[in-house]
Amino acid sequence: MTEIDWREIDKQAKQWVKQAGEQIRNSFTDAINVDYKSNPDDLVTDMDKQTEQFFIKKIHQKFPDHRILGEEGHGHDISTAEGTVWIIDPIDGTMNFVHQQSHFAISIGIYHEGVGQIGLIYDVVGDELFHCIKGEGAYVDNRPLQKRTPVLLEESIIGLNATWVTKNHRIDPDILAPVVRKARGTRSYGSAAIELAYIAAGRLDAYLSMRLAPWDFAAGLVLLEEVGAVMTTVDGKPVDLLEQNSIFAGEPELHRNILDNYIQKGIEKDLYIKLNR
Ligand code: 2AM
Ligand code: CA
Repeated sequence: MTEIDWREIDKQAKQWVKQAGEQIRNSFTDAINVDYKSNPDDLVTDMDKQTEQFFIKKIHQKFPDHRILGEEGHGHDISTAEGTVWIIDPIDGTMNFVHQQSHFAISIGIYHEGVGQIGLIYDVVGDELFHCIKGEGAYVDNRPLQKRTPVLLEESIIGLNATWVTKNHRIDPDILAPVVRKARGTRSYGSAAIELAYIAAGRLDAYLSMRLAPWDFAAGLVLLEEVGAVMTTVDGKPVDLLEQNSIFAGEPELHRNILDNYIQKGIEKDLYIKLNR
């Protein structure tokens, strides 16, 4: 079998991401056509669909044997990670796109036989591209990102949606409330991809969500591996690339500390936690 030229694929993917980003920015002058998916908070716009179609067309033309899993419907029947698979969220943070016209990202993870090879997260309005090729380190706009070093909870900033520390049906608020109290600060950006990219860049130290889909975390997972950060489910198990997962990512020592001393202790005290995985 011939070697796959990941540099060439990376070059193409970056070019398409920048092009798609420009199209999205140009769309701001048009009225946004919003639909609801599973519920009134689950938004989708014409731009989500158009951007996914843009990538599908480009990838099919240039790399006809690659497979694509996209949030807006492409490849949802994919059940194995065989071959080369592009996992795409055309707009991660659609609510931000609709309400704020900022703080949303194009997220693309490219995997081969289930192993992450390329991670791209493009903050479209901030015009910041977080990128990596497996084994070559992670970058923001070609500037290298540092490997993560240990962080104390007391000195950490944690990405977290307020939902998970109020009454909800997935996690007892008493599990994470002490973590929130002890951390130096919390932030909620509303785009999982951006929050994961920020861990890679050292701007956040951990991020937790009780429910994410593959396109929300696929690119982030590749970036995090390049800086020595980790991603598991909220109970510390490996994530399943093709399924919905709870996601807990972070600098490894902080991640271990929160997992052992807060999440596991909470579970032992019979506080409720309902995990997709
Ligand atoms: P989206 O904007 O692409 O839908 C918001 O906290 C983050 O969670 C965003 O990255 C958002 O991605 C994601 N998200 C929102 N609703 C979701 C759902 N029902 N399942 C999985 N991920 C979701
Ligand atoms: Ca999306």
